[in-house]
Amino acid sequence: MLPLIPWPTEVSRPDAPALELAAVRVDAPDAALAGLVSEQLAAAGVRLSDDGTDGSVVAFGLHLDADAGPAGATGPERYSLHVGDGAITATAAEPVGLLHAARTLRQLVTPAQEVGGVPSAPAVVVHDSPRYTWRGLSFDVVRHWFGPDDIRAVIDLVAAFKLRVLHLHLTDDQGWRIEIPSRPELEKASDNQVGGGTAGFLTVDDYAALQDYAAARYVTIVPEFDMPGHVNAATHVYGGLTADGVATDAYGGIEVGFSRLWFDNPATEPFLRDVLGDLARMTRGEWLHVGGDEVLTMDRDEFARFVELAGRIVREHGKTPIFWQEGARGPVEPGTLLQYWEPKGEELERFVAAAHAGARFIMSPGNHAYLDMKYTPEHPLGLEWAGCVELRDSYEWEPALVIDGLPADAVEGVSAAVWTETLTTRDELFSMLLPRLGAVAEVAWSAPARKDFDAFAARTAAQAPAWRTAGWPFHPTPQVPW
Ligand code: TNX
Repeated sequence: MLPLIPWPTEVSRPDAPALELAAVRVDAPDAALAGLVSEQLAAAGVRLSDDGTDGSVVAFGLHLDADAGPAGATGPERYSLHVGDGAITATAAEPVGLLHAARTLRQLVTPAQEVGGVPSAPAVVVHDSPRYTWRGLSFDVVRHWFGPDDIRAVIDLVAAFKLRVLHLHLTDDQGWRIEIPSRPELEKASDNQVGGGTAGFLTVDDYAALQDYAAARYVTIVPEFDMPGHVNAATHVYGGLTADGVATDAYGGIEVGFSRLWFDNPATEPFLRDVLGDLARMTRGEWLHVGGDEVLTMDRDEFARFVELAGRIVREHGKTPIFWQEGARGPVEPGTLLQYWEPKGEELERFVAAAHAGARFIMSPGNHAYLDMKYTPEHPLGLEWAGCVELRDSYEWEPALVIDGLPADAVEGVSAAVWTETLTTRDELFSMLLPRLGAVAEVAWSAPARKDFDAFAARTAAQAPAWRTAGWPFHPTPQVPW
């Protein structure tokens, strides 16, 4: 058994002995990549060396090569990895594939068993390329505040499973979590969260540094301002956004659907233009998520005008808008991304038409991909509105079949989601993400025909030591033979 998650497109095991890795010399196209590859190996207990002569040093050569990957594969992330014959070689069409290869290698390394022992990797040939390009995690840093250190730890985790997107839910009823230079007053809505306690926000510099950290790992940060509902933090600061002009009270509960903007209020469009304009200027990725979920007190026409305006502002700034699935109630421009999350709502009947109009879908079905759901009814953390989500539930689902009648090529990819109403610490957060994030990552990466839950559970058990080494707590679900 090879402890790989997500499972690669093609794996073969030549009849050759494992390669002992007393020391490894990394030869990569650039220093930044060499640094990250070395970091992966060091985390697996491998000593790095720049000695080119000592015969006990194994060379790990990483090279760009358009022929890399499975035969006939054309995806930009394709890569190949060869371990054996005294050396390790990775090839990839683009640098991201070289990092994928290094992460595959890191999962293959068996650490030294005893003091003075030598780590090793089995002889393998891997040719690999992902099924979907959009492979992500949506992370709520509002309900409970998770700051830059926690976000960096989450980037490390998502990158370990070869995910490419970290979507940050930055605003909601409880707080506003990012500095907006044109609206500095929003900082007043940052020191609040579910149940109280000290909370915070990302400064412009924090946000830039997080994007640097993510980009070095080929992860894109997608920021979300949720509107026109989930806006109590904004109406707490700007009373002028409300119907009666009176600022709302701070909110520390977990109900949804009570707050809203008013399309015809003259303060509304300038607010949207300021916050989305600043966010677009601060964001390097191609996408801005503008929410749209759970607006329970607005008629359809007003909601549709919001969707049109928010989408238009995002496009004026050269970005692509993403809405929660409710965005299908409004006019849908080609290229708009819609994030599916639950099988209800008046927009359901419009999904297929939206796909024909050029919308693309990110699949985050609550009953499979919401990693804030409890594992079992007794689980101390999490919510239950989508049911319990055990490891097998997060593994056994098919993104192309989530929406009846949707053309398979309208599926852009898959995003797990973790909401933090009940999660207060990094350990709690990670215990909800692990091991289920690996399951969703495999749904997003691997061909359906090659998935097998029992094999996945065994590979999950084999990864646990590396999670312990990384300081990543996980839930010891009985579905895994730990
Ligand atoms: C639904 S998913 C929400 C969030 C909650 C989450 C809890 C979505 C678009 N809205 O506001 O935090 O459920 O699981």
